[in-house]
Amino acid sequence: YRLLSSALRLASRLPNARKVVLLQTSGMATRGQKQSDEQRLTELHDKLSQSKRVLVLTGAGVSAESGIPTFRGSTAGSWRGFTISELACPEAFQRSPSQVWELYHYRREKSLAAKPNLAHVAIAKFEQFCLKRGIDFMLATQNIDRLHQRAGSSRVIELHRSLFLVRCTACDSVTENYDSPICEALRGRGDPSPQADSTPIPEDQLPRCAGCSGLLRPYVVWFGEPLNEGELSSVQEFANMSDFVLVVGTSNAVYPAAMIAPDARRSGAQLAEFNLDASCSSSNDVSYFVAGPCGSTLPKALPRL
Ligand code: BJW
Ligand code: ZN
Repeated sequence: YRLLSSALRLASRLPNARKVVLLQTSGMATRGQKQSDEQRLTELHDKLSQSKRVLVLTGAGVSAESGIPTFRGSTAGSWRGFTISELACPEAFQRSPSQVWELYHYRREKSLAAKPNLAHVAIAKFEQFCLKRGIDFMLATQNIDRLHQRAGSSRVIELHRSLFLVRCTACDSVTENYDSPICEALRGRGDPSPQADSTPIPEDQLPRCAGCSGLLRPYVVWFGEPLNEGELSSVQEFANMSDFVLVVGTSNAVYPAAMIAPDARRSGAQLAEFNLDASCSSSNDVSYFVAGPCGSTLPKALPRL
């Protein structure tokens, strides 16, 4: 009920929100409301089928139904009393490589054990649909869990790179690494509870470079670090030429990714947003806001073959 009323408040606040779809999850919707929601989803579905170019931008919420905690909002996770964002920075790694490696080891194992959910699958099927229909498609994700690829998506830009890339802090070489565990000393470590054993692992037992034995770090984009400039510009250019940008499961709080949808809107793209929380919006000019878990909403909205 709280979700529904905050969604209604949002709908009345947004001057330009023409097609706010409040997909009901509470069971309290009237029949008329449900019908008009379904009509709007059908309308969005039809418009997407007729588009020439579509960008899908995803965030942590798309993996929430696979059991991967988000960073912010009601589904946010914590690790030993820290928010994940507090440890996702170069300063934390300098302070304690052992602690940061424990966190990333925990998240690597969790992602490897997770399965893509219906939202990942709907996006992968939509890509197939676009390919067949000659619609230009791109998926840009802020997620580092590779669940999109495992669901079958192939045109994926990983804005914040991946849990399965490592970079040597001495020789800078970057390698893909799916080892489980990534090193013997991390076996059985990484428990997220604040009472867990947090005795530091000696640095020479943490993941090391096969070439020069230097200390490896997770090759994700931490706060204060630049995203790959070429990839970011190609997403921005694609977005600005798109008919539609679908913003899925992101709080749109982290830059530069947070600029992609509002910039595209200013360049003429329509925005359709899918978020569990109706008070969370990337722009006050979304054409469609679909509230609810994206594992339920996306399969209804996205065309498939
Ligand atoms: C559901 C759901 C369901 C739940 N269905 N929905 C301009 C202004 C202000 C600040 C800055 C600025 N430019 C740069 C900054 C600083 C900083 C920044 O943005 N700070 C903000 C906090 C204000 N940005 C940076 O530092 C970036 N670097 C940079 O700009 O460099 C410049 C530079 C240039 C040249 C030289 C040097 C530097 C880098 C940002 C990197 C972000 N990294 C992280 C960690 C990655 C690694 C890791 O995971 O460990 O990326 S932080 C974290 O946030 C992670 C995420 O990708 C990112 C975004 O989060 P996301 O995906 O939106 O998740 P949530 O949790 O926030 O939201 C989930 C949503 O899902 C919620 O809304 C839920 O409601 C919803 N949901 N279940 C549908 N079932
Ligand atoms: Zn090295």
